[in-house]
Amino acid sequence: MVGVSISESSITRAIMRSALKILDEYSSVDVAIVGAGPSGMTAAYYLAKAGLKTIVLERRLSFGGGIGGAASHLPSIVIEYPASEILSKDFGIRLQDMGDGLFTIDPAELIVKLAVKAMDAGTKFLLGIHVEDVITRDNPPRVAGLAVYWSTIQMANMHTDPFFIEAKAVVDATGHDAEIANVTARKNPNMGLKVLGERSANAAIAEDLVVKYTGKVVNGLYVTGMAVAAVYGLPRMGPIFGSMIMSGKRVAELIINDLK
Ligand code: 48F
Repeated sequence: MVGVSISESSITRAIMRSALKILDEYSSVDVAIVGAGPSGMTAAYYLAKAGLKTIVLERRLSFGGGIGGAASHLPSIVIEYPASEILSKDFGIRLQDMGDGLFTIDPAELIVKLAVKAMDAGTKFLLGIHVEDVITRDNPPRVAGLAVYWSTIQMANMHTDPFFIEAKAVVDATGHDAEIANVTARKNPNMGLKVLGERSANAAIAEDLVVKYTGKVVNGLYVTGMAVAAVYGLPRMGPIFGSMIMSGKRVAELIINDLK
């Protein structure tokens, strides 16, 4: 026996009232991050913690991006210093010291704790949302938000017009395909953005380069994580995740500084 009288229409009304309030409230944000992988969720945590109104838009119905698949679906994520310090101190993640400067983490713990910390800091996550395009402004040219619709509509390949989310800063955290940088470059040649495409593996240099090149690519648009490698033609690093965390933290610091 439940203690209240439930009707189908009352269930629907509860969903509609609450969901539409959320979509209304988040039609305009400080920062819109595309992708709930390791770099996007790390960035979200530091941005929300700094008091910025932050939303993460994720195409799948789950968090984590490439974390869950880890290395060939083996249940172990490798990271190195200084990401090890950050994950331990800021996210409370347990590390196992494997020697050679490498640590391992349980992928499920990494997914859950990045998501919980980002959420508790104030990030809003919307799952099942496909970001298909950016909003632009002229004089000077800049990215001013996103055009989005439900992933199910995209999967069904049905034509529909998107709805919009305005943002002071957009973060491409979409991983290897750098989807937001690509659509921005393709549709806005006036912005002069070139996406060079990721190179083959060279882990020793790739980890540092991704963090070094993290940041603004055109006004209003920033890249983090593997999207950085795609934009700048950097080598991939394979199944080591330290730079994803460092890149997420770095992009947050740059945006916090720019939006001040
Ligand atoms: O791929 P992903 O984990 O990106 P990341 O943060 O981390 C890369 C690592 O996982 C790994 C690696 C490092 O060693 O090589 O691959 O750079 O997460 C990207 C997320 O973005 C979502 C996608 O579903 C995934 O969860 N995504 C991609 N394109 C879109 C999107 C889009 N257009 N709209 C919404 N979500």
